[in-house]
Amino acid sequence: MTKNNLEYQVFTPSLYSSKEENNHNSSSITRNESRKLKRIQLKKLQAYEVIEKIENAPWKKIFSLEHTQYLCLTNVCFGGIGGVTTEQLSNIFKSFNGYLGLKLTHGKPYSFIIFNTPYDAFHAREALHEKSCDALNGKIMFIEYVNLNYQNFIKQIKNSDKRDIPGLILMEEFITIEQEKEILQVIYSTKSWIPVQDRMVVFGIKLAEFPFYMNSLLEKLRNLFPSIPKLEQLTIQIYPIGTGIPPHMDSHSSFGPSVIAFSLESSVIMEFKNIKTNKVVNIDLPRRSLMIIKDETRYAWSHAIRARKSDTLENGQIRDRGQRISLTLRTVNPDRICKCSWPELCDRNVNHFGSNIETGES
Ligand SMILES: O=C(O)CCC(=O)C(=O)O
Repeated sequence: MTKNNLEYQVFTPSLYSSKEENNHNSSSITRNESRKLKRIQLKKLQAYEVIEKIENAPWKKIFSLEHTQYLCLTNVCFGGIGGVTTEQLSNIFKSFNGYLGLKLTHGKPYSFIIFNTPYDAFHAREALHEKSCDALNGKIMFIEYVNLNYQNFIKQIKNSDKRDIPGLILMEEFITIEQEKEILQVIYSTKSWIPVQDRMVVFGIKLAEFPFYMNSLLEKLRNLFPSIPKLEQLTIQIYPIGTGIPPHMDSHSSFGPSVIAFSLESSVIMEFKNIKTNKVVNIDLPRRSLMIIKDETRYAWSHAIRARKSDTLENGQIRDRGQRISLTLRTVNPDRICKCSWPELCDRNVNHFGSNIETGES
């Protein structure tokens, strides 16, 4: 075969090429198009080989031919020169039906895009995979379905990057900019604030129905985490700049197994502490993120927001705080029975009055 013949061949090294590309055949494309396709395929293979190395698993096991609701995006880096912002990326994906959010990995050359259904994910992939994207200055995105059997990715999608706190789930960009705007408008027009220490709180009461502005968030939450028991209580808190919440563990016996917190208006570092080992882990709660506290994090770790005007991030950068609003949701435990595996840390046998257990730390 001559060099020229080779160049005319469409380079299709994988089953994972886009439908459009597979429809091309060597007679219907020009030499330039053929070269371009070849370059794209090579770039894609290189990107997947990097993932293989990091994961120590063949990419055909990591990705799936079957449509799943989770997409893995490669060839796009965050931050730095030439990197993209989460805002840019969520703007691209939110134009597709069923977009639920992004899950970024820190320092790894891939991230995840979560959709409501495999069908929704299919539409986004069809439109974007192997295509040059104007909103990313012409960058080509490679997008594959995450194999549901590939637990390392599934865990990363469903759990926080900080897997040393078992049971902590953090999803960035869970709330859209529009949703945040709508919720903040309603919250700021609320009159029933009560000062608690330096914060302003609309207290959690058991609600027959959540306020209308929570509907879309709750629907997303149910779709992604169907095992979370029905939530019944909402607490809204305003944290003016410089304020925080002391270390505490939500009462085991008063509330259900999952505590949900949405962050609005400003990001903040939350400090988690293992009550038995005193290990401390700082977790950045980005604006518009969802946090779920369950399992060990729920029953054996305290959490706190230190009262200060700025936070130091993992990369050493100092980030000024803005006023933050949190929406915390819980299930109320009417019989006050807790069967957790941490009886020594549990208030089930203690005559308690408050809803949260202050841990007495400073
Ligand atoms: O502000 C938050 O995100 C969490 C609030 C909290 O810890 C609580 O209400 O118990």
